[in-house]
Amino acid sequence: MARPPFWLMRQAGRYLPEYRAARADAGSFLDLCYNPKLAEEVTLQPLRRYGMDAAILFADILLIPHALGQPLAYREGEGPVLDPIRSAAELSKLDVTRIHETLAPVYETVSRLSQSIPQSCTLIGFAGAPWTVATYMVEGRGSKDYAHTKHWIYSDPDGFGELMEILVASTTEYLLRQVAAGAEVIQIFDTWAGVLPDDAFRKWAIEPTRRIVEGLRARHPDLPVIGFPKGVGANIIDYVKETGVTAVSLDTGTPLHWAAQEVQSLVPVQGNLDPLLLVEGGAAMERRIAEILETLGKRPFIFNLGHGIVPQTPPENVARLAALIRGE
Ligand code: 1CP
Repeated sequence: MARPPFWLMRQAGRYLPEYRAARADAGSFLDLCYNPKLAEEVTLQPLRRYGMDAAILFADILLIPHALGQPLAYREGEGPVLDPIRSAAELSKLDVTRIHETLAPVYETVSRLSQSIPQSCTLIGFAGAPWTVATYMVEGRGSKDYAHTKHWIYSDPDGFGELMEILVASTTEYLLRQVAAGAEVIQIFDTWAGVLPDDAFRKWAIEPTRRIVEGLRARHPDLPVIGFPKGVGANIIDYVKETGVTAVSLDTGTPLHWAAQEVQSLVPVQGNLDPLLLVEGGAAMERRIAEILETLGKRPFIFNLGHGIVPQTPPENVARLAALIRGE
């Protein structure tokens, strides 16, 4: 069996000492994202250690709200914090005119990476899906229940739709510019898609993503797009059929045999090792990697995690994973 390609969500990050050093050099996390040299450097760090088959641009899904003028800070131990926008009337606080000027350093990072990554390596650009980005814009931080965002979609869907229009347009343009700068594949992260009931999932997760994919394909008919609708269970099938993504990333909870039959029969899949098994390492991790390879490795497959690497991950476990995937 040929080995599958592999990369890991959040493969750059705090579990690597060289990342922590670069972040300290940059000052803040946002300064790091907007510093093409340092962002290039931290994108390359995991490749040097582990030789992944893909590099993912170092940036964050919340650069779009930031570039729209929404105040954003990343606080130690707390994650991102934004000044929340909770009604259509407040949308006037957003400024769509300067967004790509603000994001210009990100395009420069992509362009540098397209020159500096190893030839065998694929450069992945990304953005958050409008729904997931909107949850941060409306809640003002990560959330457990998305109460403010849900209140808005249920009480004033047209007003919330205006926010989604802004996000669909700016995200499509953001991704087109990443492709113009050299991104070869795009991943769209819909991390919080799984909190929506299925009619709302269709309206606020599938439909905006479908429009982004359509906008990308209008200019680049063959562009590969990977979707990551986390936590959506069996709705992943409608997501795949209706968004037009090329491949889909499976979260950790997706049953392997079900995915092989019902999802991988439609599109190539990516996933889905539990990031906490990567923390655990040893026999438990190795057993699960073998199961994943056995079940999904017979058809088009990209080995990855079911969600991002967590900061307490021992780097040596990532090295072991890389060796196992290569059959070493
Ligand atoms: O250095 C630090 O302390 C900041 C930690 C960090 C990092 C390394 C954040 C803050 N973002 C990132 C980089 C990042 N974020 C990448 C870079 C490329 C890579 O994967 O190596 C990517 C693709 C993201 C995407 C992202 N940001 C998502 C979607 C994927 C996912 O993990 O679900 C989400 C939801 C965010 C928001 C965000 N940014 C940072 C944090 C801590 C969070 C999550 C907050 C929360 O859980 O609500």
